[in-house]
Amino acid sequence: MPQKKPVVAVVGATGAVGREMLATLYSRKFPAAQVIPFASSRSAGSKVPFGDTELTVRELKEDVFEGIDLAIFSAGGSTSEKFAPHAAAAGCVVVDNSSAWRMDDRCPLVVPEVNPHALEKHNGIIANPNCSTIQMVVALKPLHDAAAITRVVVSTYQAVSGTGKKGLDELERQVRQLFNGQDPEIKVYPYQIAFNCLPHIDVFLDNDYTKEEMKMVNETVKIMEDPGIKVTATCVRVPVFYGHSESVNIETKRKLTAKEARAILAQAPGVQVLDNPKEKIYPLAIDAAGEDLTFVGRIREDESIANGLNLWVVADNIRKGAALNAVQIAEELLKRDLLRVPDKGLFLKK
Ligand code: NAP
Ligand code: 3JN
Repeated sequence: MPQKKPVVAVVGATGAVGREMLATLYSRKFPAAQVIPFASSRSAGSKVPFGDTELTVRELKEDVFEGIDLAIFSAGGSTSEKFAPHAAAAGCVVVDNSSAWRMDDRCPLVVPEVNPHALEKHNGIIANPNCSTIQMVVALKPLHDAAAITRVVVSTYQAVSGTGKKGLDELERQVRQLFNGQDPEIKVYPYQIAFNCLPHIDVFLDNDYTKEEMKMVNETVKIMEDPGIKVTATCVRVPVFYGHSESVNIETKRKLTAKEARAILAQAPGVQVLDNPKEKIYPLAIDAAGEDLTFVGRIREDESIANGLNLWVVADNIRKGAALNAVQIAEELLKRDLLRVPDKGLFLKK
């Protein structure tokens, strides 16, 4: 029997991710009966683009979810923590972009190319991983299946769009000020981001790693469903507007040659291999911006160990790293007929 089209809420619709979410729902022709944008009281009544029309933003409140089948949240962790349980209690399935629910055992953490089966046991709230994790696991899963990854060492080069509109504004303003001979104003990052690299994303934790780095460590193990994979990360903010790049070093149980890895990745879902060093072909953030795929290049054997590979992995952090992955989860829920909440009170009991 054909399912009825869902009513979809986009929570955080005025933000960098929320706007991309609306654009992605529209461009992928997500079969929604209605799309309703929500934000805080600050933006209630304002308009957001949806295809060639505009939608009026409503204020998010606990009781707005009656009659909504699916809510995609990108309004920060505290908003998700407070409102997602109320959505689930109203029978509305949540796909959440924040870190609030990612490591909660009741919530699957899903990248559709990697672990779509995890959706089968969802309880009403599904977590979308961190952008840096998503693009890395899209590239690593096929290599893990072929040769069993035991260790990952990753360094990221993350665009300012990861900080939302205020990050984009900060880089643009500082570049303009420097070219005009003025001191750059520092409002968003701890130091000047223009013409600089900051090894500091999110807050520092007791182990001297940042929270962003530990997200990559913990989320990778949960998504790959293998605690045998040891991960260590250094996350760096760079003066790029869109597109996160990553240098990824892996160690595997079985030997994979660079040629084999290239062939495996060429067949992998969501991946495009761009790897011809002699022709100066490798992934670049400016080319990945606006694209859906995860690009992999600079594939080469790590000559310092028996079974190791180096990769350069690039994706649009706002698309595959956030909005697109969330919409792909929603599409997978529809395909599997999983748009229902089994125990509506579960998350209110917390
Ligand atoms: P942004 O541009 O600052 O947008 C924030 C959005 O949240 C705005 O729409 C804002 O609405 C809304 N909002 C804030 N407080 C709210 C509240 N109390 N009730 C309802 N709406 C509220 O940020 P962004 O870059 O889009 O990121 C938003 C969130 O998405 C982040 O905090 C993060 O949790 C998540 N994110 C995830 C990834 C990822 O790696 N998957 C990447 C980037 C972001 P107003 O217009 O009313 O202020
Ligand atoms: O900085 C980036 O490049 C990605 C940022 C993601 C982010 C920003 C603010 C809060 C997150 C996230 O998705 O992990 C969060 C959060 O919800 O913790």
